[in-house]
Amino acid sequence: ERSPVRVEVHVRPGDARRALHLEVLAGLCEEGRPKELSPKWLYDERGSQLFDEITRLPEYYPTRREREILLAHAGDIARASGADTLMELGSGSSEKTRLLLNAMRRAGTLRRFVPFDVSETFLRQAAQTVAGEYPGLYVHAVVGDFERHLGRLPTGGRRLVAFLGGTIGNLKPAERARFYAELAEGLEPGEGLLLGTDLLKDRERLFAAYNDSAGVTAEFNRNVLKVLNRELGADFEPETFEHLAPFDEENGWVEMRLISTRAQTVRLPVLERYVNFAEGEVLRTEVSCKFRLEQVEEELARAGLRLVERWTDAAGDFALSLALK
Ligand code: AVJ
Repeated sequence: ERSPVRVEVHVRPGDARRALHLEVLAGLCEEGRPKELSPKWLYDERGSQLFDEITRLPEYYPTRREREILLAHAGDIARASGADTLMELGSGSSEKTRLLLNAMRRAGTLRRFVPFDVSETFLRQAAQTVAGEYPGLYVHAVVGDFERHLGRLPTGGRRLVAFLGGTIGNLKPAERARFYAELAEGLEPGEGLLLGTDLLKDRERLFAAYNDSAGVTAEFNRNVLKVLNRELGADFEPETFEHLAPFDEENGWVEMRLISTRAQTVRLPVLERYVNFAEGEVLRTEVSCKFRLEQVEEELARAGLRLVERWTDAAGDFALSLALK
């Protein structure tokens, strides 16, 4: 029999547009301030497609490494967590999700799956697909933003929150601390977090992973300007911006930049504003933090999440940490 699917929505369609307007006003329109946009605007339909392509690039190792860890240790994760509920932040129908669900099913504990994502269309589809593949699984999808709606995660059972892919690296240290604290606050003792983190490694490999030779990451980065053109009626010419993603040693993160190749003024009719770029001026579109293992453990501990076990791939490129409250 087909599994029941429930969808709970905390984000209305207009919310994203309003958030984008506010962010562009603060991040682009304030003269004399370094320009910045949050990475979430990179993922429209085209952007998600491009990211998918990135995960298959020879230089982009994180996705493959995390999959390697899950292939080897999903059973250990199911056992060590003892969870009956898998809550996945972002994604929700990926191969990685299935590896975890299968392991929980084999362990005999699997009861409920809670995919959590900002995109309602994507989430509904993912929820239906998973429900069709796991008879008897209760699927409760939640449409929300993990920086705002963590408090709305459904309760009950013994829950494991999976935050994979290294997406935690998109949060800066203070944002990360807030995220961990909010998540921990909502958990009961014995419940926890499965966290995927990319690890520090030599800068040549980091550079190659974010500045690939096929130019897919550059295309992914410039696509955000097309998003602004569509959503704000802006007239960005994406070809006049260069992609560069250097590793910032001091902050321990790779940052994606769009660099204006000339002095130019861009119109933002929907906001009734103009944005000026000097030649060489930088717009930062993403930070992607790279971690030391002890750092991950310390940050989790500070939020009251105790590291139970962690696994790395054979090359030591990526880690999965299991921490319980
Ligand atoms: C999906 C956030 C984990 O930071 O590596 C890939 C996004 N940016 N290439 C990452 C990304 C440029 C990716 N995350």
